[in-house]
Amino acid sequence: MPREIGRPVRRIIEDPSLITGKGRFVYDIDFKGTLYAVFIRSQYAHAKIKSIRCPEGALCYTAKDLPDLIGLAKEEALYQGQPLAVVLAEDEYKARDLAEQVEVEYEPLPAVIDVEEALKNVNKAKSDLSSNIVLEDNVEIGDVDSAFKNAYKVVEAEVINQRVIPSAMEPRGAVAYFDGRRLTVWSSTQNVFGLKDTLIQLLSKYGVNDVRVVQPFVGGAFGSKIYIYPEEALISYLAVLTGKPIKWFNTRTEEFMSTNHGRDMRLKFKAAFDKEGKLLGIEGTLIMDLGAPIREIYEDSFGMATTAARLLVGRYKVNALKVKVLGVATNKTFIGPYRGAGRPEATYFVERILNLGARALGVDQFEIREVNIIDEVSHYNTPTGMYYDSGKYRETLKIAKPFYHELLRKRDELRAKGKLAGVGVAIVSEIASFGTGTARVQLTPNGRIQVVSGFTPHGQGDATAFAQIAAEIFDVDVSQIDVLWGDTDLISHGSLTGGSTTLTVGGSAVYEASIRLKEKLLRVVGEKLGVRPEEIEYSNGKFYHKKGEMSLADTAREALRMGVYPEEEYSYTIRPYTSPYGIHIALVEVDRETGFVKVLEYKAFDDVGVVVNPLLAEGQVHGGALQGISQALYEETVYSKEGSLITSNFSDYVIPTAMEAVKVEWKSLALAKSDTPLGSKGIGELPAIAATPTILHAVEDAIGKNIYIMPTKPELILKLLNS
Ligand code: MCN
Repeated sequence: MPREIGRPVRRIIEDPSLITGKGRFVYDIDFKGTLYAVFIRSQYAHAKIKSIRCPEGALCYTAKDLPDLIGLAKEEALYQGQPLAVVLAEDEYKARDLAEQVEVEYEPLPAVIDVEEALKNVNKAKSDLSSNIVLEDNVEIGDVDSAFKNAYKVVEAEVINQRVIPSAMEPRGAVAYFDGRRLTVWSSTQNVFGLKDTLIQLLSKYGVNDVRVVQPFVGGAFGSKIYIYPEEALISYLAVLTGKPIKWFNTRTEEFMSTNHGRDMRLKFKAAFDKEGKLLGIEGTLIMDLGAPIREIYEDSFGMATTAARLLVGRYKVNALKVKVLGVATNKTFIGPYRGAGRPEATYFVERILNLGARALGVDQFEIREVNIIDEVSHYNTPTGMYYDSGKYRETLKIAKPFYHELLRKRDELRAKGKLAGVGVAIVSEIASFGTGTARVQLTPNGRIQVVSGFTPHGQGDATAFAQIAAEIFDVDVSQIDVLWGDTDLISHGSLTGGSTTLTVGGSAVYEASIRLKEKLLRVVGEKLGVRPEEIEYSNGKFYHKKGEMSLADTAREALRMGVYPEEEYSYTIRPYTSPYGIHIALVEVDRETGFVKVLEYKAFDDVGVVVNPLLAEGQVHGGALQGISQALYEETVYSKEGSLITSNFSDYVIPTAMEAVKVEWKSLALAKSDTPLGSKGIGELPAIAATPTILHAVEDAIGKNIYIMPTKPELILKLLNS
C-alpha cells in the first residue's frame, strides 16, 4: 500500500462534481415560493439618512423596522454601498425594479477619503467621533536612539501596501429557510459556526434557537467571507418574519462595495544600517486606513496592524524597533482579513526596508539578507512577542543562492541585449495555523471510513488531504474514505478555514481521531477473537491474528453488536501557531516603450514542514503567487474624492487573467517541522505574502529607481523611467 501522506493525490473528493458542473453553489438552491431580497445601499460615502420612502404595498424594510445589526446604517451612512434597507419580491428582477423605487433622502456630509486628510481631523468619518484616529498601539524594543547614533547610513521613506479588493469568483449570497421551528441558512461563507452563533444571538429573542448553517460549494473567499455581514443576518430575520424562503445574491459591484477590502497600510520609517548592511534599528509610524468606522469590525481588523508591527522584525536579528501604530477611520469600505491579514503588510515593509537599504548602501539584495538573517530557531520568541516554532533560515538562503545567481546571469544577458531586466528577492515571514479544530472519524457498516471536519475549506482541497491522512492510518486506498464538511449539523464544534489552519489543525484532528478509532477497533477485534489487542496485526484494511481475521466492515458490524459505536471525535488545539517561511526569487523584463512588466521566471523555496499533498500545496503556491504578483503590478482601488468607488467592477479593477498567469516553480524544503502530529505548517497564504515584494524588487532592479507605491502600473514605470 503506498504511503498516502506526501502523495500528490488529485482532488478526488471535491473535483468530480465541480468539473462536471454538478457542484451546488448557493445560487443553485431554490425553493418554491422564494422571495428575493435586494438591498438598498448608500449612494454616498458619508451622509445623514433623513428618510427612506418605500414603494406603496411593497415588502420593504428599513433599518428602523429591523433589529439592530452590525453594519446596517440607521441614521448615518459611513461608506458607499452600506445597506440601508431591503425589498422582497417573488423574483429577482421585480426585486431590483422595486429597489430602484425606494426613495432615500440624504443629507451629504463631508467624506473623509484620503488617510492623510483623515489624520488632520478637519472632518470626521462619523459625526460622533472626536478623532479619526480611533485606535493606537506602540511597539518598542531595544535602544533605538543608539542604533541611529551608530548608523553608517539612515534610510528614510514611506512605503504603501495599497488597498485591494478581494475578488473571489463567487460574490456573497445566501438562502434562508424557516420551517416554523428551525432556521436553515445556506451561505457562501467560510465561517459556518460563526454565522450560526451570531444568528442564534440575534434571533433567540424571536424564539429561534435552532439554527443550521450550510456551506455549499463556495467560489473562493480569500478571507473576505469570515465576517458575519448584515445581509446574511437580515435575510435570516426576514425568513422568520415572513415565513417564506429568502434568497439574496450580490452583484459584482455590490460585492466590491460591501465586502471587506484588504491591506491599506503604510509605514513611514527611518532605518539605521551599518556599512555592511546590518539593520541596527527601525523607527516609524504604521498607519492603517480602517475604512468605515464600524466599531465591531475595526476593533478586530486593527489586530492586523498590531501584528504587522510586531512582525516587522521578520526573520532578522533586529534588536531595536520603535513603531507607533495608528488605526484611522475614513469613509471607504471597511478593511478586513484578506489572504495573509497583517503578515503580507509586515513582510512587505521589512523587505522594502532591506531593499531600500541595500540600494542606498550599494549592497546586493541577497547579501543584505545574509548579513541580517537569523541562523536557525527552535521555539523562539522574537523580542516583539511573536513566536517562531522552528526554522533553518540560513540554510534556506544557501539552497536558494545558486538560483539567484543563475537569474542574475540571465538578467545580465538580457541587459547586454539592451533590455530592462531585473531580479527580485524577498523572504517571507509568516505565522499560520491557529486555534482548535475538531474532526470525527467513523467506520460505516460497509467498511468505508467517513471523516467529518468542522472546518470550511472553499477551494483549497483540504478534504482530499483529510482523506489521505485517514487512509494512511487505516492503510487503505483514499477512495475508501468519504469526507464531509461545511454543515453545522454534521459536527457540534468547528472553526473557519482561514489563517492557513485547516490542514495543520484540522488535519491533526483527523489524524488523532483516526488513531483513536483504530485503537478502539483493535479492542473490538480482540474481544471478538478472545485475544489481547497488542497481539493483533493490522494492514491493508484488515485485522489479523492466528485465531482469525476481520475486515473493516466485519469489525464495524461487530462493534455495533457489542454496543460500541465505531467512531471517534477529537479536538486538536495548537499552541500557539506555526511559523512557515521561504524565499522567493523572480526575474522580470520591463518594456521600455510601454512600461509593461513581464515576469519571466519565478521560483519559491518554501518551508512548510511536512507536506501532506504536494499537488494541493503547489496549487496554493501557483494561485497565491499570482495573487501577490497582482498586488504588485495590477490591483488598484480608486475612490473619487467624494468617496465613490471608481473601480467598482472588473472592467476597472484589474486582476490577472490566464494571459498574465506566470509559471511558478515550487521547491518544498521541509527543513523544519512543526510540533503538530503531522509536522506540517500552513501554506495557503505564504506565497501571496512573498510575491508582492519579490516582484516589486525585481521591477526596481530593472528600472534602477526606487518605487514607493503599488501597483507598478505602466504609466508609473514610464514616469519613473523618464524622471
Ligand atoms: N497543504 C499540504 N501540506 C501542508 C500545508 C498545506 O498538503 N503542509 C495543502 C492542504 O491540504 C490544502 C492546501 O495545501 O489543500 C492549503 O492548506 P492550508 O495551508 O492549511 O490552508 P487552508 O486550507 O486553511 O486555506 C486557507 C488559506 C487562506 S487563509 C486563504 S485567504 C486562501 C487560501 O487558503 N483562500 C483561498 N487559498 C485559497 N485557495 C482558493 N482556491 N480559494 C481561496 O479562497
